[in-house]
Amino acid sequence: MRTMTPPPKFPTVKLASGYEMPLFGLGTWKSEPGKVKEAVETALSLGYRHIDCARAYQNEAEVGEALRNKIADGTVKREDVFITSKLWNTFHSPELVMPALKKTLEDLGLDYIDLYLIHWPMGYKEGGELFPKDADGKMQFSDVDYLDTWKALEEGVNTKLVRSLGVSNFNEEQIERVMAEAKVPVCVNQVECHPYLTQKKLMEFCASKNIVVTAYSPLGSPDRPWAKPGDVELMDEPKLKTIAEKYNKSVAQVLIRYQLQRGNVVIPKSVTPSRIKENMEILDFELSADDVAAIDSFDNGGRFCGLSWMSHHKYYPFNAKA
Ligand code: NAP
Ligand code: SBI
Repeated sequence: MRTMTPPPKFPTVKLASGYEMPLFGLGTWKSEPGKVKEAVETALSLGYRHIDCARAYQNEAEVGEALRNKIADGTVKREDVFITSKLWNTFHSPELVMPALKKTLEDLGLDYIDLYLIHWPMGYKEGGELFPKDADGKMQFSDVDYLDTWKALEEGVNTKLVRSLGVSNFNEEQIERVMAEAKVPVCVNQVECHPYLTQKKLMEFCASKNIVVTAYSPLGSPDRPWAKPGDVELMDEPKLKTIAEKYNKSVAQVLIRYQLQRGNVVIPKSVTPSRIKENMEILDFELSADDVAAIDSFDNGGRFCGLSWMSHHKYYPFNAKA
Protein backbone atom coordinates (compact mmCIF):
# COMPACT_ATOMS: atom_id res chain seq x y z
CA MET A 1 0.00 0.00 0.00
CA ARG A 2 1.27 3.52 -0.87
CA THR A 3 1.95 5.69 2.18
CA MET A 4 1.54 9.46 2.02
CA THR A 5 3.90 11.83 3.84
CA PRO A 6 1.77 13.84 6.26
CA PRO A 7 2.03 17.63 5.82
CA PRO A 8 4.30 19.38 8.36
CA LYS A 9 2.62 20.75 11.46
CA PHE A 10 3.54 24.40 11.82
CA PRO A 11 3.87 25.80 15.32
CA THR A 12 1.05 28.03 16.54
CA VAL A 13 0.76 30.89 19.01
CA LYS A 14 -2.15 31.46 21.37
CA LEU A 15 -3.74 34.86 20.83
CA ALA A 16 -5.23 37.01 23.59
CA SER A 17 -8.64 35.88 22.29
CA GLY A 18 -7.75 32.27 23.21
CA TYR A 19 -7.55 31.09 19.57
CA GLU A 20 -4.41 29.51 18.09
CA MET A 21 -2.72 31.18 15.10
CA PRO A 22 -0.18 29.33 12.88
CA LEU A 23 3.20 31.10 12.92
CA PHE A 24 3.58 30.59 9.16
CA GLY A 25 1.22 31.55 6.35
CA LEU A 26 0.87 32.59 2.71
CA GLY A 27 0.77 36.28 1.72
CA THR A 28 -1.55 37.25 -1.16
CA TRP A 29 -0.83 40.94 -1.93
CA LYS A 30 0.04 41.28 -5.66
CA SER A 31 -1.03 37.67 -6.30
CA GLU A 32 -2.87 38.34 -9.54
CA PRO A 33 -6.32 37.05 -10.38
CA GLY A 34 -5.65 34.04 -12.58
CA LYS A 35 -2.71 33.00 -10.40
CA VAL A 36 -3.84 33.34 -6.81
CA LYS A 37 -6.31 30.42 -6.97
CA GLU A 38 -3.59 27.98 -7.99
CA ALA A 39 -1.20 29.49 -5.41
CA VAL A 40 -3.66 29.03 -2.54
CA GLU A 41 -4.63 25.53 -3.71
CA THR A 42 -0.96 24.53 -3.98
CA ALA A 43 -0.22 25.96 -0.55
CA LEU A 44 -3.12 24.16 1.11
CA SER A 45 -2.23 20.87 -0.61
CA LEU A 46 1.36 21.19 0.64
CA GLY A 47 0.30 21.87 4.23
CA TYR A 48 -0.07 25.66 4.61
CA ARG A 49 -2.89 26.34 7.09
CA HIS A 50 -2.86 30.14 7.22
CA ILE A 51 -3.65 32.59 4.41
CA ASP A 52 -3.21 36.37 4.72
CA CYS A 53 -5.83 38.28 2.73
CA ALA A 54 -7.23 41.80 2.43
CA ARG A 55 -10.02 43.65 0.60
CA ALA A 56 -7.37 45.94 -0.89
CA TYR A 57 -5.68 43.05 -2.71
CA GLN A 58 -8.79 42.74 -4.91
CA ASN A 59 -8.45 38.97 -5.12
CA GLU A 60 -10.46 37.70 -2.14
CA ALA A 61 -13.14 36.11 -4.37
CA GLU A 62 -10.48 33.97 -6.04
CA VAL A 63 -8.87 33.07 -2.71
CA GLY A 64 -12.37 32.02 -1.62
CA GLU A 65 -12.74 29.80 -4.69
CA ALA A 66 -9.48 28.03 -3.81
CA LEU A 67 -10.57 27.57 -0.20
CA ARG A 68 -13.92 26.14 -1.26
CA ASN A 69 -12.22 23.72 -3.71
CA LYS A 70 -9.77 22.45 -1.11
CA ILE A 71 -12.49 22.02 1.51
CA ALA A 72 -14.73 20.24 -1.04
CA ASP A 73 -11.97 17.79 -2.09
CA GLY A 74 -11.21 16.93 1.56
CA THR A 75 -7.70 18.46 1.69
CA VAL A 76 -8.65 20.71 4.61
CA LYS A 77 -11.55 21.38 6.93
CA ARG A 78 -12.62 24.98 7.54
CA GLU A 79 -11.67 24.75 11.21
CA ASP A 80 -8.10 23.70 10.33
CA VAL A 81 -7.38 26.83 8.29
CA PHE A 82 -6.62 30.29 9.72
CA ILE A 83 -7.83 33.15 7.52
CA THR A 84 -6.83 36.75 8.12
CA SER A 85 -8.41 39.70 6.31
CA LYS A 86 -8.18 43.45 6.73
CA LEU A 87 -10.55 46.42 6.75
CA TRP A 88 -9.42 48.85 4.07
CA ASN A 89 -8.80 52.55 4.64
CA THR A 90 -11.92 53.71 2.75
CA PHE A 91 -14.21 51.90 5.22
CA HIS A 92 -13.15 53.46 8.53
CA SER A 93 -16.47 55.20 9.27
CA PRO A 94 -18.33 53.11 11.84
CA GLU A 95 -21.38 52.59 9.58
CA LEU A 96 -19.17 51.18 6.79
CA VAL A 97 -17.35 48.64 8.96
CA MET A 98 -19.90 45.80 9.14
CA PRO A 99 -20.84 46.04 5.42
CA ALA A 100 -17.12 45.86 4.52
CA LEU A 101 -16.63 42.84 6.77
CA LYS A 102 -19.68 41.12 5.25
CA LYS A 103 -18.39 41.76 1.70
CA THR A 104 -15.07 40.12 2.60
CA LEU A 105 -16.91 37.14 4.15
CA GLU A 106 -19.02 36.82 1.01
CA ASP A 107 -15.99 37.03 -1.31
CA LEU A 108 -14.06 34.48 0.73
CA GLY A 109 -17.18 32.27 1.01
CA LEU A 110 -16.80 32.01 4.78
CA ASP A 111 -19.16 32.42 7.70
CA TYR A 112 -16.39 33.69 9.96
CA ILE A 113 -12.88 35.12 9.65
CA ASP A 114 -10.22 34.03 12.12
CA LEU A 115 -8.55 37.43 12.36
CA TYR A 116 -9.66 40.84 11.09
CA LEU A 117 -7.23 43.76 11.16
CA ILE A 118 -7.54 47.51 10.66
CA HIS A 119 -5.18 47.64 7.67
CA TRP A 120 -3.76 51.12 8.40
CA PRO A 121 -4.53 53.76 11.03
CA MET A 122 -5.10 56.30 8.21
CA GLY A 123 -8.56 56.67 6.69
CA TYR A 124 -9.09 57.57 3.03
CA LYS A 125 -12.06 59.39 1.45
CA GLU A 126 -15.02 57.03 1.53
CA GLY A 127 -17.61 55.86 -0.93
CA GLY A 128 -15.60 55.29 -4.10
CA GLU A 129 -12.23 54.01 -5.24
CA LEU A 130 -9.95 52.07 -2.88
CA PHE A 131 -7.27 54.70 -3.62
CA PRO A 132 -9.29 57.91 -4.04
CA LYS A 133 -7.43 60.71 -5.79
CA ASP A 134 -8.40 64.27 -6.75
CA ALA A 135 -8.12 65.65 -10.29
CA ASP A 136 -4.42 66.37 -9.73
CA GLY A 137 -3.74 62.78 -8.70
CA LYS A 138 -3.39 63.67 -5.00
CA MET A 139 -4.62 61.07 -2.49
CA GLN A 140 -7.80 62.10 -0.68
CA PHE A 141 -7.92 61.36 3.04
CA SER A 142 -10.60 61.16 5.71
CA ASP A 143 -9.96 62.05 9.31
CA VAL A 144 -12.10 59.27 10.87
CA ASP A 145 -10.52 58.29 14.18
CA TYR A 146 -9.31 54.65 14.10
CA LEU A 147 -10.61 54.35 17.68
CA ASP A 148 -14.17 54.74 16.37
CA THR A 149 -13.35 52.17 13.67
CA TRP A 150 -12.14 49.74 16.34
CA LYS A 151 -15.32 50.15 18.41
CA ALA A 152 -17.42 49.34 15.33
CA LEU A 153 -15.25 46.29 14.63
CA GLU A 154 -15.97 44.85 18.07
CA GLU A 155 -19.50 44.21 16.76
CA GLY A 156 -17.92 41.72 14.35
CA VAL A 157 -16.65 39.68 17.29
CA ASN A 158 -19.90 40.06 19.25
CA THR A 159 -21.84 38.69 16.27
CA LYS A 160 -19.28 35.87 15.78
CA LEU A 161 -18.38 36.95 12.24
CA VAL A 162 -14.79 37.39 13.47
CA ARG A 163 -12.86 35.40 16.07
CA SER A 164 -9.96 37.76 16.83
CA LEU A 165 -9.27 41.41 16.13
CA GLY A 166 -6.02 43.23 15.51
CA VAL A 167 -4.33 46.13 13.81
CA SER A 168 -1.71 46.61 11.12
CA ASN A 169 0.88 49.36 10.66
CA PHE A 170 0.04 50.86 14.08
CA ASN A 171 2.74 52.47 16.24
CA GLU A 172 3.00 52.09 20.03
CA GLU A 173 1.08 55.24 20.82
CA GLN A 174 -1.77 54.27 18.48
CA ILE A 175 -2.01 50.79 20.03
CA GLU A 176 -2.04 52.28 23.55
CA ARG A 177 -4.91 54.54 22.50
CA VAL A 178 -6.96 51.60 21.21
CA MET A 179 -6.16 49.42 24.22
CA ALA A 180 -7.30 52.11 26.63
CA GLU A 181 -10.86 51.79 25.32
CA ALA A 182 -11.04 48.35 23.71
CA LYS A 183 -13.51 45.81 25.11
CA VAL A 184 -12.14 43.09 22.81
CA PRO A 185 -8.38 42.40 23.04
CA VAL A 186 -5.94 43.70 20.43
CA CYS A 187 -4.49 40.32 19.43
CA VAL A 188 -2.08 41.12 16.60
CA ASN A 189 -0.10 43.99 15.07
CA GLN A 190 0.92 43.15 11.49
CA VAL A 191 3.94 45.23 10.48
CA GLU A 192 6.79 45.26 8.01
CA CYS A 193 9.64 43.23 9.51
CA HIS A 194 12.90 41.84 8.08
CA PRO A 195 16.63 42.27 8.75
CA TYR A 196 16.69 45.92 7.55
CA LEU A 197 13.74 46.73 9.87
CA THR A 198 13.90 44.28 12.77
CA GLN A 199 11.23 46.11 14.83
CA LYS A 200 13.03 45.18 18.07
CA LYS A 201 11.43 47.97 20.12
CA LEU A 202 7.92 47.48 18.72
CA MET A 203 8.25 43.72 19.27
CA GLU A 204 9.16 44.31 22.93
CA PHE A 205 6.23 46.66 23.34
CA CYS A 206 3.80 44.20 21.73
CA ALA A 207 5.12 41.32 23.87
CA SER A 208 4.51 43.43 26.99
CA LYS A 209 0.86 43.84 25.91
CA ASN A 210 0.34 40.20 24.85
CA ILE A 211 0.08 41.27 21.21
CA VAL A 212 1.49 38.92 18.57
CA VAL A 213 3.57 40.50 15.79
CA THR A 214 3.05 39.33 12.22
CA ALA A 215 6.05 40.10 9.99
CA TYR A 216 4.99 41.29 6.54
CA SER A 217 7.29 41.67 3.52
CA PRO A 218 9.71 39.24 5.21
CA LEU A 219 11.64 38.79 1.92
CA GLY A 220 11.84 42.53 1.26
CA SER A 221 8.84 42.62 -1.12
CA PRO A 222 10.90 42.55 -4.35
CA ASP A 223 7.68 42.75 -6.43
CA ARG A 224 6.47 45.95 -4.69
CA PRO A 225 4.96 48.17 -7.42
CA TRP A 226 7.28 51.12 -6.71
CA ALA A 227 10.56 49.15 -6.92
CA LYS A 228 13.07 50.86 -9.21
CA PRO A 229 16.12 49.46 -11.00
CA GLY A 230 19.12 49.89 -8.70
CA ASP A 231 17.08 49.72 -5.47
CA VAL A 232 18.67 47.69 -2.68
CA GLU A 233 17.03 44.24 -2.56
CA LEU A 234 17.11 42.30 0.70
CA MET A 235 17.48 38.87 -0.88
CA ASP A 236 20.64 40.07 -2.71
CA GLU A 237 22.39 40.90 0.61
CA PRO A 238 25.78 39.10 0.38
CA LYS A 239 25.97 38.51 4.16
CA LEU A 240 22.62 36.71 4.03
CA LYS A 241 23.86 34.59 1.14
CA THR A 242 26.88 33.52 3.23
CA ILE A 243 24.64 32.52 6.15
CA ALA A 244 22.25 30.65 3.84
CA GLU A 245 25.12 28.65 2.28
CA LYS A 246 26.25 27.56 5.73
CA TYR A 247 22.87 25.89 6.36
CA ASN A 248 22.46 24.67 2.79
CA LYS A 249 19.26 26.73 2.61
CA SER A 250 18.09 29.60 0.41
CA VAL A 251 18.17 33.24 1.55
CA ALA A 252 14.35 33.18 1.54
CA GLN A 253 14.33 30.20 3.91
CA VAL A 254 16.79 31.96 6.25
CA LEU A 255 14.63 35.10 6.26
CA ILE A 256 11.50 33.09 7.10
CA ARG A 257 13.24 30.98 9.75
CA TYR A 258 14.67 34.19 11.32
CA GLN A 259 11.14 35.45 12.04
CA LEU A 260 9.98 32.11 13.46
CA GLN A 261 12.94 31.98 15.86
CA ARG A 262 12.06 35.49 17.06
CA GLY A 263 8.50 34.30 17.81
CA ASN A 264 6.90 36.31 15.02
CA VAL A 265 4.21 35.08 12.67
CA VAL A 266 5.56 35.25 9.08
CA ILE A 267 3.60 35.43 5.80
CA PRO A 268 5.84 35.27 2.69
CA LYS A 269 3.98 35.74 -0.60
CA SER A 270 4.55 33.62 -3.67
CA VAL A 271 2.52 32.49 -6.66
CA THR A 272 5.29 30.15 -7.84
CA PRO A 273 4.62 26.53 -6.82
CA SER A 274 8.34 25.67 -6.32
CA ARG A 275 8.80 28.73 -4.07
CA ILE A 276 5.59 28.04 -2.15
CA LYS A 277 7.14 24.65 -1.34
CA GLU A 278 10.62 26.05 -0.64
CA ASN A 279 9.27 28.66 1.75
CA MET A 280 7.65 26.07 4.00
CA GLU A 281 10.82 23.97 4.29
CA ILE A 282 12.00 25.82 7.34
CA LEU A 283 11.33 23.40 10.18
CA ASP A 284 14.41 21.21 9.63
CA PHE A 285 17.15 23.68 10.61
CA GLU A 286 17.89 26.22 13.33
CA LEU A 287 19.88 29.44 13.01
CA SER A 288 22.54 29.75 15.71
CA ALA A 289 22.25 32.56 18.25
CA ASP A 290 25.32 34.19 16.63
CA ASP A 291 23.70 34.13 13.20
CA VAL A 292 20.46 35.59 14.57
CA ALA A 293 22.53 38.36 16.23
CA ALA A 294 24.41 38.95 12.97
CA ILE A 295 21.10 39.26 11.07
CA ASP A 296 19.76 41.62 13.78
CA SER A 297 22.77 43.86 13.16
CA PHE A 298 21.69 44.54 9.53
CA ASP A 299 18.94 46.86 10.83
CA ASN A 300 19.14 50.26 9.12
CA GLY A 301 15.52 51.33 9.57
CA GLY A 302 14.83 50.61 5.90
CA ARG A 303 11.19 50.29 4.89
CA PHE A 304 9.97 48.83 1.60
CA CYS A 305 6.33 49.79 2.42
CA GLY A 306 6.79 53.18 4.13
CA LEU A 307 4.09 54.97 2.08
CA SER A 308 6.09 58.19 2.63
CA TRP A 309 3.74 60.03 0.24
CA MET A 310 1.09 59.73 3.01
CA SER A 311 3.34 61.12 5.73
CA HIS A 312 1.21 64.27 6.09
CA HIS A 313 -1.85 62.20 7.11
CA LYS A 314 -2.97 62.95 10.67
CA TYR A 315 -2.62 59.27 11.61
CA TYR A 316 0.47 58.34 9.55
CA PRO A 317 2.20 55.85 11.86
CA PHE A 318 5.86 56.14 10.94
CA ASN A 319 6.66 59.74 11.94
CA ALA A 320 6.71 58.93 15.66
CA LYS A 321 9.96 57.74 17.23
CA ALA A 322 8.16 54.66 18.61
P1 NAP B 1 7.47 39.26 0.38
O1 NAP B 1 6.70 38.12 0.86
O2 NAP B 1 8.58 39.81 1.19
O3 NAP B 1 8.05 38.99 -1.07
C1 NAP B 1 7.25 38.49 -2.11
C2 NAP B 1 8.13 38.41 -3.35
O4 NAP B 1 9.18 37.47 -3.14
C3 NAP B 1 7.43 37.97 -4.61
O5 NAP B 1 8.01 38.69 -5.69
C4 NAP B 1 7.75 36.50 -4.72
O6 NAP B 1 7.76 36.09 -6.07
C5 NAP B 1 9.17 36.49 -4.15
N1 NAP B 1 9.52 35.21 -3.54
C6 NAP B 1 8.75 34.45 -2.72
N2 NAP B 1 9.42 33.35 -2.32
C7 NAP B 1 10.63 33.41 -2.89
C8 NAP B 1 11.75 32.55 -2.88
N3 NAP B 1 11.75 31.43 -2.17
N4 NAP B 1 12.84 32.89 -3.60
C9 NAP B 1 12.85 34.05 -4.33
N5 NAP B 1 11.81 34.90 -4.39
C10 NAP B 1 10.71 34.58 -3.68
O7 NAP B 1 6.52 40.51 0.06
P2 NAP B 1 5.06 41.01 0.36
O8 NAP B 1 4.09 40.42 -0.59
O9 NAP B 1 5.16 42.49 0.43
O10 NAP B 1 4.75 40.53 1.86
C11 NAP B 1 4.16 39.30 2.18
C12 NAP B 1 2.69 39.45 2.55
O11 NAP B 1 2.54 40.30 3.67
C13 NAP B 1 1.83 40.14 1.49
O12 NAP B 1 1.60 39.34 0.36
C14 NAP B 1 0.62 40.49 2.30
O13 NAP B 1 -0.19 39.36 2.49
C15 NAP B 1 1.28 40.98 3.59
N6 NAP B 1 1.53 42.44 3.60
C16 NAP B 1 0.77 43.20 4.43
C17 NAP B 1 0.95 44.57 4.46
C18 NAP B 1 0.13 45.41 5.40
O14 NAP B 1 0.07 46.64 5.23
N7 NAP B 1 -0.51 44.81 6.39
C19 NAP B 1 1.89 45.20 3.63
C20 NAP B 1 2.68 44.38 2.82
C21 NAP B 1 2.49 43.01 2.82
P3 NAP B 1 6.63 35.15 -6.76
O15 NAP B 1 5.32 35.45 -6.14
O16 NAP B 1 6.71 35.58 -8.18
O17 NAP B 1 7.07 33.73 -6.56
C1 SBI C 1 -2.44 47.41 -2.05
F1 SBI C 1 -3.48 46.68 -2.45
C2 SBI C 1 -2.05 48.50 -2.82
C3 SBI C 1 -0.96 49.25 -2.40
C4 SBI C 1 -0.29 48.90 -1.23
O1 SBI C 1 0.78 49.68 -0.81
C5 SBI C 1 1.19 49.54 0.54
C6 SBI C 1 1.31 48.15 0.94
C7 SBI C 1 0.04 47.37 0.73
C8 SBI C 1 -0.86 47.41 1.88
O2 SBI C 1 -1.42 48.39 2.29
N1 SBI C 1 -1.03 46.15 2.33
C9 SBI C 1 -0.30 45.31 1.59
O3 SBI C 1 -0.23 44.09 1.75
N2 SBI C 1 0.34 45.98 0.67
C10 SBI C 1 -0.70 47.78 -0.51
C11 SBI C 1 -1.78 47.05 -0.91
